[in-house]
Amino acid sequence: MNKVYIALGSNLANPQAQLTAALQALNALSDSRLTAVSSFYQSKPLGPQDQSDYVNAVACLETSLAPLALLDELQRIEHEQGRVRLRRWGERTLDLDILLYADHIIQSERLTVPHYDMHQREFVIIPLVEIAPHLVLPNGQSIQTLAQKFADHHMVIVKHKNEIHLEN
Ligand code: A4P
Ligand code: MG
Repeated sequence: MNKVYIALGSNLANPQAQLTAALQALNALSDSRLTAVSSFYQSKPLGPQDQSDYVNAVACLETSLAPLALLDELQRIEHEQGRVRLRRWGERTLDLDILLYADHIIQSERLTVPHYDMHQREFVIIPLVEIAPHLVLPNGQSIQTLAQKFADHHMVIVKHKNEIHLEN
């Protein structure tokens, strides 16, 4: 089994419900189980400002799916939840990004892992440190060091992780 961290984001069509549905779908994947889910954080949009606030979270999935097989599943879940790609950094019902896949470094046409911009995004790093406080990235950087940069973030928790219950 490989430990994989997945970022979830939504700013359309009831974002909290989108994240909850996506977590159910992740939990139902074959050869996989969700082992941790962060709180849901409301954040200001990165990119165009004429769009609604986002709700973001990070989940840990233990899976034996290979990276591209997992990406296929994530894209299927995005499509099933009505994902349409309108513009770069623009609004979406659901975005599922692979942040880390064990300690693999992947640079292929379809997949860049670790995620190319995760270090810069408070809505990724803060939920990640919540569920994986001892994590070290493949480049040797600790998540604690990365999180210090966002110590004064202004995101609001809209759902605490203790309130997130998944059906089997
Ligand atoms: N791809 C490559 N690497 C990966 C990976 N590690 N995980 C490829 C997932 N996919 C990966 O994806 C485009 C292609 O990236 C895929 O076909 C896959 O082969 P996409 O989901 O259509 O594109 P994207 O993720 O929407 O890219 P884009 O438009 O650059 O958006 P970002 O960078 O993900 O940003 N503000 C807040 N507060 N919270 C957010 O969550 N999200 C975005 C989207 C903008 N602003 C935001 C948020
Ligand atoms: Mg994406």
